[in-house]
Amino acid sequence: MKNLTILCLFFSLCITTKAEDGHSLWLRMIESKQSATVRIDNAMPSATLDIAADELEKYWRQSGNIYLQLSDIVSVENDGFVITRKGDNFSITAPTELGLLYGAYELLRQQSTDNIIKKGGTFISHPYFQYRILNHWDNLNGTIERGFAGRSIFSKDGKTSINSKIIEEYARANASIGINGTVVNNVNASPQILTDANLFRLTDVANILRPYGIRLYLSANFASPMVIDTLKTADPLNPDVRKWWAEKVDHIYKLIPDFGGFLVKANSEGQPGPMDFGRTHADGANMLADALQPYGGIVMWRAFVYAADSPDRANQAYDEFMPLDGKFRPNVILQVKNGPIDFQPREPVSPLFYSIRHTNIMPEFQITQEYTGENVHTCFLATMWSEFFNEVSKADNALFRDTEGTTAIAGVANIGDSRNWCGSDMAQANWYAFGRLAWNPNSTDKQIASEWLMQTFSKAPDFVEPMTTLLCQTHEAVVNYMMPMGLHHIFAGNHHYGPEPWYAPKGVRSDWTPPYYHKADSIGLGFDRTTTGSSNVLQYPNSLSKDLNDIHKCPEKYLLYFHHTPWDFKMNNQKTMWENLCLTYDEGISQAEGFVKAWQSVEQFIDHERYTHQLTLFRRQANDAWWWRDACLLYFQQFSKRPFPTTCPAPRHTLQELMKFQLRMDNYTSAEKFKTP
Ligand code: BDP
Repeated sequence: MKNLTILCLFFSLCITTKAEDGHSLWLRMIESKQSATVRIDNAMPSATLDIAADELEKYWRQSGNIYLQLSDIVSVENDGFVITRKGDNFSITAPTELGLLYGAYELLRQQSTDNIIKKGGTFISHPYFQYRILNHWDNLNGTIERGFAGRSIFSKDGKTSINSKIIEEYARANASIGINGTVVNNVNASPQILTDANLFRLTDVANILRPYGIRLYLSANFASPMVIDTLKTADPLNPDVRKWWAEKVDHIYKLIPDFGGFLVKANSEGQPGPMDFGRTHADGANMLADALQPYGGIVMWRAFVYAADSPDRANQAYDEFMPLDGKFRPNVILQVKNGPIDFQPREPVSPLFYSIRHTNIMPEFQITQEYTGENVHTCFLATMWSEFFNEVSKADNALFRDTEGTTAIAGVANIGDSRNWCGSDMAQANWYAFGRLAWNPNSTDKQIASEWLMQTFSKAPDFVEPMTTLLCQTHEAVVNYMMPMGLHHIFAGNHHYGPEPWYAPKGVRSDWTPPYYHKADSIGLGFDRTTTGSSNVLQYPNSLSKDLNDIHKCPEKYLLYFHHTPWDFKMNNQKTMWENLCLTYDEGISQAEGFVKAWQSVEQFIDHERYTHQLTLFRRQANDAWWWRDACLLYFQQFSKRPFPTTCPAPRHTLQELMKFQLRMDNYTSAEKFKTP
């Protein structure tokens, strides 16, 4: 008897403390004891349907049968599906095999979130965006630009073979959230990606992705014909150059028949482009589009362009691309970052989304947290992306207008070869959220957070409710302690983790230094983008620009983005701008400190490994919040010459100390020691 008790205790301990390394992502499904009966009607055998059936057979734990039916149902577009339930039986109907696979994952998600459709019910779903694409900034040598989760899963040294098991797990995870494309190399593209050695290797990758409905795309370097071949020019109007690309594309399609197309960063941050040859972005994009068109491929042409030392970087993409609207081929999509500057914690929407009328346009989000705390800070980006969709839908715009055009969305991936894929468990939520919002941009951050938490950690309401609240606060908290009220780009000079509002060494181009953006002086703080300043407001539709131009009407979250605001300017809450700035930084700190406490209160629901790892990260996030607040407020105080409001706690550091030591993600221990006693 005693032995039995010990044995039981041992087993129960094993269950509660089962090691969790985060590798299963949101797919921690429990296998069914007896496999479900799945019948496939109306379809030829296919690898995609096999996956759908296998998943259901393995993980569907309810009684009854599931029928998968291929059928041309009018109510469903793209790769959508309909699930119906009669008694205990379910049928998934879709016009495409991929639709059936998506339907299978939906049913399993409903099971994992205790939300299975009721008897007699019908569930119809189809993706909003046709192309839902991850952009990997992976280099051929295996490093990842702005990656915080280890090394590339696609490239090692450009030669070694890939890990097929990992690629398949990656494909499955993506298919489960509806992602249907992946660009596997960095936008700062090595021309070598188009050599046979790499194309052959990537053919193996594409073969693994295909049954999961994921097409492979490549970032192309515009100068490729000159670098990997002997052409003297890459001029897009030169017949030899056009022929070179046409032949290259033809060759790629022989290897990868469902190749998706090219992503191009041209004439941006030193990358080659058509303007090097006196041609326009449209000439360059169209040349590639013509090569891809016979095979159904697309070109995603990035609008992230800005020249050195221009008076306002925010104006440039619009100035360069608006005159070209309507000049692009139908299989070109302009890929535009959500904000006009660069993936900042908060920016207004890029005006191109309101103004481009005759060209396909797609948003680019950054899932990897380059500017929101890397793999240390929890910043649930669904909140920010929903804010983008809400703002865009306020005015007549290209994304939510009924057009004949193509709809697409891209997210810069946060995936690497670290065991938990994303470098932290919480960062997985952003990969998940990107997929779910690309499928349905009307989903709320709350819905996405709670379903992700249920699948990734625990379904206990006492866990899900407080953690949903926590996740949905994280973005605002990060904005508050890093760059509130419209501040932007005040990051450290050579990385984007910690603050350096003072960074402005001689010889560095001014638009790569924070003072260019915050413009602190004795009068006030913020960039004047009104009609008395850079006139950036005029790039917005009239309905928006009038308010943005008026300091009393501009939304306060964008105040310092659009206005050089006097320190004593009265905010809506009657505080001065300076007081409000101080209080907002402090609010960010209290929020971050609150995350530590909230996490501690749900310890019982989480495995020890993920609990302790995340606790360390939340503690560090709270400490970093102090660092940000002290650095920014003490630095700005030199200009405001005003005291902190009396309710503000004393700084933990002095400005001199903060300026001597750079807060980076990899030097926490020394940063910890570096505190004013
Ligand atoms: C910036 C990144 C840089 C990228 C660039 C881009 O710092 O590494 O190459 O964006 O999007 O945010 O091209």
